[in-house]
Amino acid sequence: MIPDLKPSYILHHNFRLPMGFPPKNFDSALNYKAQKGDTFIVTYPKCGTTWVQNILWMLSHQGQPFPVGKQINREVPHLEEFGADFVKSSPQPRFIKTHFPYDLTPHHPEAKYIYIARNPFDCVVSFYYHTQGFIKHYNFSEGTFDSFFECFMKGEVDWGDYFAHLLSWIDRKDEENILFLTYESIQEDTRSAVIKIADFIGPDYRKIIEREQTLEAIIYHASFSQMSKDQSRWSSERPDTLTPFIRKGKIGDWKCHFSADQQNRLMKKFQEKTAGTAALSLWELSLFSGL
Ligand code: PPS
Repeated sequence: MIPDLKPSYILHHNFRLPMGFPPKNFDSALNYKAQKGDTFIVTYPKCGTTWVQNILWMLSHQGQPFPVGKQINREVPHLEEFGADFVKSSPQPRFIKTHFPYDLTPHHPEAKYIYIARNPFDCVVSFYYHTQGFIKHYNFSEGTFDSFFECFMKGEVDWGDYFAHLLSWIDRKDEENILFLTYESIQEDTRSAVIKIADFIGPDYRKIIEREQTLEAIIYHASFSQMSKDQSRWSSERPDTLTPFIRKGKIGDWKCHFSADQQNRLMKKFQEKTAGTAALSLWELSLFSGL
């Protein structure tokens, strides 16, 4: 391991992109015209995107599991990775993944937005393994957690600052066309999360899960154990990764990686950044203590 190594990115309009993400797709994503019927799944990276992409795919396919050999980031397309034309060529109604903060996300009053927040402690750990594992995207396979932690604290990672992202959405969390969930709540009660998502995206989806067998099938295929088995049968557009997308799926994994100093600094930052906002009460603060 090389202690001072930092991840490499494409710096585009002050935005860090993984190497291999065409900047022209990013630009076209900014100009995508959201429309009635679009549902965006919006996250800061590593906060549960693939999980909810999978749930949405199953809800829109009568509870069938995501098919062998397909790429989830194409079937529920990642807007800034594949660009607006790719998204426009996918069938309607569309489910679209984006990591954009609020201001960059394409908006339409009749589009819907599902925002998933994950606590920053586990997020940075997951993001570290992602960045270390995708060798061609970040050139960081020899990078340490400590080095990545510093980049995360400064917001010098792809899609920018964790807190700026979270705060850009949190004030809107009660708007009619926004469903705001946490990764931790989906894990605690996946059944309720699937029902909330189905209710939110519309009555046709609600009808699908009224069949108990279908709801059970969705919950089963959305479980961590099943998704980690299934992902090896999904096709990856990034076959060079050392780290699976479905890696550990644990709340509190940060305790295996943080020093006491890192814990104090992130806790302080969390409290400062979220003071006076609803983000402060998204998680029990005890989740961030007890090293
Ligand atoms: S990405 O690259 O931004 O799209 O990554 P994303 O999918 O948002 O986040 C990956 C993390 O989500 C975990 N995950 C799950 N946890 C619990 N249950 C299920 N079913 C599940 N599916 C994905 C995945 O394991 C990554 O977290 P870590 O902590 O690295 O395991």
